[in-house]
Amino acid sequence: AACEQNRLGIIGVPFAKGQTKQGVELAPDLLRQNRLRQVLQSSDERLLITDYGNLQYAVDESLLQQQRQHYHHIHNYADFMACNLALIGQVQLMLRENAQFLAIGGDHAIGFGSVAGHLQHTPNLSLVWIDAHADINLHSTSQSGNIHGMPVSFLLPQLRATWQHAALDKIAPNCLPKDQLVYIGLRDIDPYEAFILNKFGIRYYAMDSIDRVGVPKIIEMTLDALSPRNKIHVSFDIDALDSNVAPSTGTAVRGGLTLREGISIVEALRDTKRVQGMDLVEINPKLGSERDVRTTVDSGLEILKSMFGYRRSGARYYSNLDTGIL
Ligand code: 5AB
Ligand code: MN
Ligand code: MN
Ligand code: MN
Repeated sequence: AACEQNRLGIIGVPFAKGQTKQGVELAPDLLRQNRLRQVLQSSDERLLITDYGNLQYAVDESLLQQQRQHYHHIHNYADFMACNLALIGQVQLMLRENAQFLAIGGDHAIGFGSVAGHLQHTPNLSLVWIDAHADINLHSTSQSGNIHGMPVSFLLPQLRATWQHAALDKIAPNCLPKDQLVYIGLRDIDPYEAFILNKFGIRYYAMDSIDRVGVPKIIEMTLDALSPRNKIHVSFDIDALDSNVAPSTGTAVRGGLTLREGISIVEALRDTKRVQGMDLVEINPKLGSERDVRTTVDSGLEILKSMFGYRRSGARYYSNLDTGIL
């Protein structure tokens, strides 16, 4: 049979204004320098990878005006919106040309545009948000004013009304139903975030439940919760992993997922064959030692390998395997 190819589009999103630490914008190019493409290609030879480079955006005056009038109490609203508007378009373009896409951050503020763009292409979508944090603050509840702690509030119909001046119904009309969101890995939830999660009955598997029932059960519950007909978006914040395997990140929290747990979760999601989009965010090469950066990048690449083809069991596709040896 002819070798069936699987098109993957990659976009770098070097956005760092969702938080205050410089360096997270360097991650897309750093991953490329660390052989991102070759690593993915050797994980699955059938992948046909298109790298769309790094996303560009321009901030127009109307966004600056929105920022001044309504959102001046949070940081960089206009940049956030401009970048995400561009990303919403870019994701739709990549999904017209590819079966899957990968968005490399940048900070997690890009989770809004990545998922929103995905939802415009595929309205029946489920979201798995793997993170130490819930990223569901509203502009009125955020203590930090950092928008990388707010992207999920732009996606849910119950919360987006709190962004009433953002014209979300125009730029991203399709929302994510709250029962199609599952969080994994949480361990640093702000008080108002906990209130929101509980008020709306949003599913979240924090580290304590992972400790109680283990990763296989968490995966089972996650997949049971998601509609089996939906495509899946996986938004992976590197800080979901324990800081011993992902030290170079802006908001590290100890007591996180081991690399094996992270790989295990990603493999299981991948095995559904329904993952259509992924984000990898929050790697910051300016934080920690050279060795810390190396460790963090390696962990990120392992996660990506597992999502896009590599199997620890060896059960992979090889085009030129000479079975004549035996
Ligand atoms: B990340 C915090 N909840 O809102 C806030 O890294 C942290 O994308 C947000 O998950 C962390 O500032 C955002 C305290
Ligand atoms: Mn995050
Ligand atoms: Mn986080
Ligand atoms: Mn972070």
